Amino acid sequence: MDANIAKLKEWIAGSDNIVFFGGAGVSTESGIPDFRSVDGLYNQQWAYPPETILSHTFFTRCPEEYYRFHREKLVIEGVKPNRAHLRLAELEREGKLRAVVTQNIDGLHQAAGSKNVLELHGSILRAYCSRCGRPYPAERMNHGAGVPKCECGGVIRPDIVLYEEPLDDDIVSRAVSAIRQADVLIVGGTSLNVYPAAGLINYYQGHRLALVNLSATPYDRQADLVIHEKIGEVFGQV
Ligand code: CNA
Repeated sequence: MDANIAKLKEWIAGSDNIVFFGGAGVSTESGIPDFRSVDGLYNQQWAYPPETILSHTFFTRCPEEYYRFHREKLVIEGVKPNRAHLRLAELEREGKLRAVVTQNIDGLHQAAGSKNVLELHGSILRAYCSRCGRPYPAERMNHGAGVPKCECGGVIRPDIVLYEEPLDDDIVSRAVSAIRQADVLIVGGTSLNVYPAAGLINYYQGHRLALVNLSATPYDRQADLVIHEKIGEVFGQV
C-alpha cells in the first residue's frame, strides 16, 4: 500500500472524531460528471456555461432552458454510491465519523447510509414551489417535460442553492462546528474553487488534514497529507 494511504488509514483507525468535506469528485466514480475535470460539465458543449444556467437569474428568466439542462446533465439514471460513499457511511456507523459536509446535490451519501449529511448546496432529490414554498416530489421535476408548475401557478424548483443565492445559515453553522471540532478532517473530490463552501475548511484547527483529490488544489500546501488518487480507490483501502 502507498505510504500516504497507509498514513490515512492509521489516522482513521486512531480517531473517533473524523469529518469529511467533499465535492463532485466523490461521485465521478459513480458516473456523475464533475464540473472541472476534462470530461466535466465545463468542458461539454452547451449554449451557456454551467455557472450561467445554474444561476438564480437564469432560472427565473429561462426556466425552459434551465430544465433542459437539469434533466439532461444533472439527473443521471441508475447511479449508485461508490466505495467512498460506502466507506464513509460505515465509518459513521462505527462511531468514528461525525459528519459528511458535501457540496454535492446527488443524494449519494444518504443512499450509502450516511445519516449526518450537511448538504451545503441542497439536493436535486427535493423540490418546492418558488412562489408559495409548497414541497413537491422531485420525480416530475427530474423526469417530466417542460417547466413543472405548482397549483398556485408558481414554478417548481429544485431545492439546490443556485449561483447568486446564499447558503442555508443553519447548515453552514453545523458544518463550521463539526469542522472546528474535528480531530481528523478528510477533504476529497473537490477543486476547492467554489466559495463560500471551500472556505469552510479554514475552520479546521487540528493537525491531521488529509486532501484526497485527483488534481492539485489551492489548499495542497496547507494539508498535512495529500493524495492525488481516485477517492473511491483510496477509500477502498482505508
Ligand atoms: P469541481 O470543481 O468539478 O472539482 C471536482 C474535483 O474532483 C476536481 O479537482 C477533480 O480533479 C476531482 N476529482 C474528480 N474525480 C475524482 C476522483 N474519482 N477522485 C478524486 N478526485 C476526483 O467540483 P466541486 O465539488 O469542487 O465544485 C463545487 C460544485 C460542483 C458544487 O456546487 C456542486 O454542487 C457541483 N457539482 C455537484 C455534482 C454532484 O452532486 N455529484 C456534480 C457536478 C457538479
